[in-house]
Parts: sequence; C-alpha cells; structure tokens
Amino acid sequence: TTPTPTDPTLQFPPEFVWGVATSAFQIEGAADVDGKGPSIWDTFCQQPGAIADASDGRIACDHYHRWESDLDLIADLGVDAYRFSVSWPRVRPGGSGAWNPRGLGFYERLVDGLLARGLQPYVTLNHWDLPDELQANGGWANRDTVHRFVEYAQGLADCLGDRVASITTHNEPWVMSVLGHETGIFAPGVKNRATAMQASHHLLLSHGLAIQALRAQSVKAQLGIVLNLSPMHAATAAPADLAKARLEDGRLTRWFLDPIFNASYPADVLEALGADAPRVEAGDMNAIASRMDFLGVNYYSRAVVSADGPWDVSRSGREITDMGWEIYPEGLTELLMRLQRDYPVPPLFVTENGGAFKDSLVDGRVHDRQRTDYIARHIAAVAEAMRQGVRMGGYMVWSLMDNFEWASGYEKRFGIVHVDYETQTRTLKDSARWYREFLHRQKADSSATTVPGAGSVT
Ligand code: GBH
Repeated sequence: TTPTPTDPTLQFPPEFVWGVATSAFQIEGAADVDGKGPSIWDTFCQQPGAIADASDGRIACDHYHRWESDLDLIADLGVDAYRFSVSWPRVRPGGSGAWNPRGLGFYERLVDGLLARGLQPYVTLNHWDLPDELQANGGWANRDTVHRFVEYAQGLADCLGDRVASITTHNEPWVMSVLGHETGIFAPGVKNRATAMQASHHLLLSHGLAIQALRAQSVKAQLGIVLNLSPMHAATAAPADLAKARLEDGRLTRWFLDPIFNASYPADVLEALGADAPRVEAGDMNAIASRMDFLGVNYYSRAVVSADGPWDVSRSGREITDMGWEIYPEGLTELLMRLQRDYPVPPLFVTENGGAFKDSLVDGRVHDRQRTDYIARHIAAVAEAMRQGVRMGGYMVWSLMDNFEWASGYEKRFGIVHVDYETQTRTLKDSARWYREFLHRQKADSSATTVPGAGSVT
C-alpha cells in the first residue's frame, strides 16, 4: 500500500533537500534559437529509426520560452531544490571558441529566478548533449574533449558558481559511454567497446580535472558527479550466473566508484576487457580521485543477470513500469547501504527516481496511482537506509514534467506534471499533489522526531 503523506516513518531531518529534476535537451526545445549550436542529440534524432516515435528535441516542453511559469510551478510544489542541466552548445555553440552571451543569459535568469523563489539551483554541466562540433573530432573518445569540458566548467562557474548550491560534472557516464558508444542506442550511436571504454575514461578524467579547476576558482557550490546505479542480482545461484553478475556490477558500479574513491580501475573488469581497456596516462587516476562534496545516485530499478542471455522481467512477479523496468524499492536501500559500506562516500543524494506510466488526463486530473505509489515507496526506502546509518543529503523526483525520453521519444511519460504537447499546458498529476502534501507535512513536523543518520550535510 502507498504510504500516506503523513506516514510517521517518512519523517526526515529538516536539512534534508527535496527536489524535482529535469535536463536541458529533454525540456528546453529552442534547438536553434538565440545562437544555440547543434548537439549530438539533435543530430542523432535525425537518424532514421533512432527515436521510437521519430520525434526530436526541437520544441520539447518549450521550457526555453516558458521558464518563468515553470519556475512558479516548481515553487508551488514546495520543494527546496531544482536540478536542471545546462546545454553546453547553447552557451558555447561549437564546444570551443566563442561563448554565446544569449545562452549564458538564459541560465543566469533561470538561476536568479530560482533564488528569487527561494529554490536552490542544482546544476548539471553535462546531461549528454555534447556540442556536435566536438563529436566531429571524435567526441568523448578524443582526449581533447576533456580539456574542452574543463574550459566549459570554468566558464559556467565564472557566471554561476557563486549563486548555485550544487554543481554536477556529468550525469550518468555509464550511459554516455556504454549506451552511446558500445550498444549505440543513444547518441552518438557508436558501436565499439574499446571506444566506449576510452570515452568512459575521458569522462572520468574530465570530471576530476573540472573539480580541481572549480576548487581553484573557489566556487561556493558543492561539487560532485551523478551515476546510474543498480544492485546487480544473479538470476540463480549457479556459479555462471554469479560470475556474470559480479562482472556486470564491475562494469556498472565499480568501474566508476573504484577510480573516484580508490584511484584505480577494478582488476577483474580490466582483465575481462583485455585489448578494449582504455589508455590511461600518468596522473590520470589521481586526478579522477579528486575529493567530492556529494555523490548523486539515479535509481530506477535493480538489474538481474543470467549467464544464458537477457533475463525475462516477466519472471519477476513484480509490477513493471511503462519502460519495462521492475519496481523494486528495496533495491534502493540495498544500494545506498552498499555504497556507504564499500566506499568512503561523501553524503549521498538520490538525484533521480521515478517511473513512466500510461497516464490519462480526464477532466483536468491524472490519477497516476502507480507513480504516486512508486515515489512513496522509494522515499520509504531512503528513510530505511538512513535508519541503517546511511548519510543522505536529499532526494529528487524524475521528473518535474513529462518530457523527451531519449530513444523512446514522447510516448513515455515520467512527469509528476502532465504536459499536453499540442498546447504546452501543464497539469499537476495526483503524484505531484501527493508530493506537495508530503513536503508540506515535512516542513510542518520538522521539529518532531526525525529519521536519524542525516549526518552533517554542509
Ligand atoms: C536517466 O537515465 C536519465 O538521466 C534521464 O535523462 C532519463 O530521462 C531517465 O533516466 C529515465 O530514463 O534496460 O531494463 O536493463 C536512466 C538510465 C540506464 C536506467 C539503463 C535503466 C537499463 C534498464 N537507465 N537502465 S534495462
């Protein structure tokens, strides 16, 4: 059953940060307005068959023109923070060379608009929309892109570093490297494992070097990275399944956390990669291991692996979302506890969590009981991790509103706010009403007994 907004086990400490999240390419539209250059996603969308409904990001939620009323909507939810990303080709169209003052101006107004409404800006620098001109040079597979990214981070921090609460270097480097360069289902659509692993190394290196550059600039924002992580369960206790689960966990989780916290890649994964392992230069690993202020975790489901091919999710007996992902809230507790047990992590944030469901808008209401249930149960899973001693900084729902769901186009809806793409009308779904009521109760009861384990999140 869905926890109610007043459920006493869902009482969090007052400093816990609640938010909603989006990303630039998925909501902004205005693909070539005010001097924006093309990104690899603009280009990828033009490839026949790349996007399920043959759509693109040209208009999306038209947030570029509707940002003020969208900020009013966010404020109305009663959240503390808004996590969004900056479009690199909007602020520096070619990825190098001239900056675009009109693009920078958009994000300055957005940040000021958040602050004016009492909302903390949580900025992500790279949520996948690399400038297309850099891709022409090899993109993330080319070591030069590392330095272009550091310049981009410095330029952005010059503008916004004193006004934003939090800066994330990359959103989900696993997705950009593996889905973008190995399976090729995401931009730039490359299908080569060695290229994917080289790209992942450059993403990590650019993260570490950007953190160092921003520290040297003494930005006030908290600095970190966001990873997509899942507990990796073996389908059976057979040795072959267990070995495969161990290797897949190595590729998804340890491949990123070992370098960030131990300055080394996991030996078993390197061995399995053989000649596909990345070239690493002297000093790279120490740069990657630069100290972070937080670690962001995007959690949607667990993963189940079987040695004889893809595991059939219908065997799970669980409800699945419209993406075909199993609903598995206790996996979030398991994951958060494992991270704090295995690594010297700074405070953890759930920077994305949510579900796609088939919604219907009837008489101005969307009764999205499944999404409400999904969010409430995952918030309860965070509370449980905190009771077990995990230091948590915050939780953000993916997503504020329905948007461009990458290769799935607009057919999959993750929003707690419904978007009518004909009229661009926004309508609060029942899940948004639940979240608003829940947050209202949090603030009202914040003097009462709270979930222990928040640690000092400063
Ligand atoms: C996030 O990525 C993105 O940050 C966000 O932009 C996006 O809109 C949101 O999630 C929803 O998709 O193939 O069944 O094994 C999610 C990363 C990586 C999560 C692949 C699911 C595989 C599930 N995803 N993962 S499955």
